[in-house]
Amino acid sequence: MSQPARLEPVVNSPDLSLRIRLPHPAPPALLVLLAVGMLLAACLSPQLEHPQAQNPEFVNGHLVAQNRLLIPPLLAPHMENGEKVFDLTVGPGEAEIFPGKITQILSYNGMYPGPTIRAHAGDRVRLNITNTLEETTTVHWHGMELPAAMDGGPHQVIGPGGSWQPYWTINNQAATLWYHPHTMGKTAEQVYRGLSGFFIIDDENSDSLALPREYGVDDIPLVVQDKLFDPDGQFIYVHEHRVITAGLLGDSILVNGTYAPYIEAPAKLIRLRLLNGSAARRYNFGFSDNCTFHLIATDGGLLEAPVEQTRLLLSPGERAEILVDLSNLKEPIRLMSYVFTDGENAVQNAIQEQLAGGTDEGQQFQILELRPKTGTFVSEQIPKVLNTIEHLDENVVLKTRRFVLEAFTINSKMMDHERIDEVVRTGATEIWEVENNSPIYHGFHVHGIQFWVLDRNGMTPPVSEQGWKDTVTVTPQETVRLIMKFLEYSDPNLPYMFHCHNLTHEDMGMMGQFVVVDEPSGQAQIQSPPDGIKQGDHAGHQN
Ligand SMILES: [Cu+2]
Repeated sequence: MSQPARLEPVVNSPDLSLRIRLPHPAPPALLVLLAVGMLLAACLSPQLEHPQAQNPEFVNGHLVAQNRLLIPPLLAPHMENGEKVFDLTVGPGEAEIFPGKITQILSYNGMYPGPTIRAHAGDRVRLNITNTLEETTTVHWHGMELPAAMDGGPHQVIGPGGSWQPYWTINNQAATLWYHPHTMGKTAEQVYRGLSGFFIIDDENSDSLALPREYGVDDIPLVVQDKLFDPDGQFIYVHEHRVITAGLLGDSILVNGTYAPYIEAPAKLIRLRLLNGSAARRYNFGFSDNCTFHLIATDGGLLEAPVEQTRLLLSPGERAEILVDLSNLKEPIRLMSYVFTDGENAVQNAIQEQLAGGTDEGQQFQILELRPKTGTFVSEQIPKVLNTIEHLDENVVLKTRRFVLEAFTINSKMMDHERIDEVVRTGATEIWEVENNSPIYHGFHVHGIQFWVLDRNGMTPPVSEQGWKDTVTVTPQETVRLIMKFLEYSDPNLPYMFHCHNLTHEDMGMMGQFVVVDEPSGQAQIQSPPDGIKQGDHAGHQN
């Protein structure tokens, strides 16, 4: 088991005096008064936009970037019967996030974040997973197209001391995916305590493109996660889900598990693979010099062409690959997260700010300092064409399904292990209409498939969303229509999940199950794991 990398000494420590903003549950009458008051205030002042947008809170403005960014090592596979076999141990671990303080973590192979798994389209892969924790976990391959039995959702539990060997053939195109636990009711906490890692896919197209591709040098994975620390440098995980409607928000940002990070990058075009690995916080990424960057990939693969941006909003679970040109940079710049507004709904935002104990929209953070290395570097020319995408045809849609998100249900239902919510036919093209009928944002994630965003409230989505996706933000009162084509992974007994990817909400039951079958006529039967825990070897269906 490898040891966590030691960090360079930190001069500045976070403000370890507790700054949790746990709202005290207010008496109902007070809530009503507050809501009425804010409605009145909003009506009387039409210029009121977003209370914090006008007065943004620069949460970590004092921070001096001091620690070299940790790059998760690539996990080397061994070949066995034509398969790439990766060994992954889930277990307790330690990290020195602050000098002289050992933070207790949950780890993959002793590390936080876990090692990066990398495979090529067409590869047969097998994951040899052992759980040495004293609690149950699962390992979910977020964004991966694979049989339900290999998905690592709440049904593929790995008990304490147990193991699991899922295997499949890589069907995805080149993309930045990730892996993390999906344990019933424990996903947010297990991810928060350190369980997450990248799963990068390459394919012939991405191999042929002149894009920055030197892992950790000019092609840099960045998992961004917010944390709360106690004075001893331990993670504080707040369990009181039901009073924190926004979900757990931390005031310290870690990038690849590094606090106050910097990276020395070649002064040329570089590629950042951004992953929002937080439980609930969204990040509105941009750079301190306000430079434009090029978005080249969404969750599930490369866009058809690069898109110029100055800001990019990612909600939990979403990924993006961007190109940033550091060629003429003399001074460091910072990757930032800026304030944003959650749609145009000022009144609801204001109420949410008050009742949810603060939210993410009004908070600004510095995320990572990029220091240009001196030297002579040759930049790649940004390709004009990145990918050929076969668009799904709305005219062959077999079925449209509707999902209404409320706090904290989907179609008025909470997750039930024993209930199949939707039965889908293999090969079917469907439209999933996702409506947010609640005053707070939700992220919608579908397992085992990549989809396309057709429209948001009837409008074409921004170009930054015109690519393969598996997770989307749905803001209050918004309806997002997704089009997707189901693959040939039939399994009447084991479901895939659809859920809110605000992990706090997911754990509160904001999740449902669907099966993909050849013949949707029969009643789907759920195979529940015996007493919720499956130990020892478990392999599912042949791919
Ligand atoms: Cu949600």
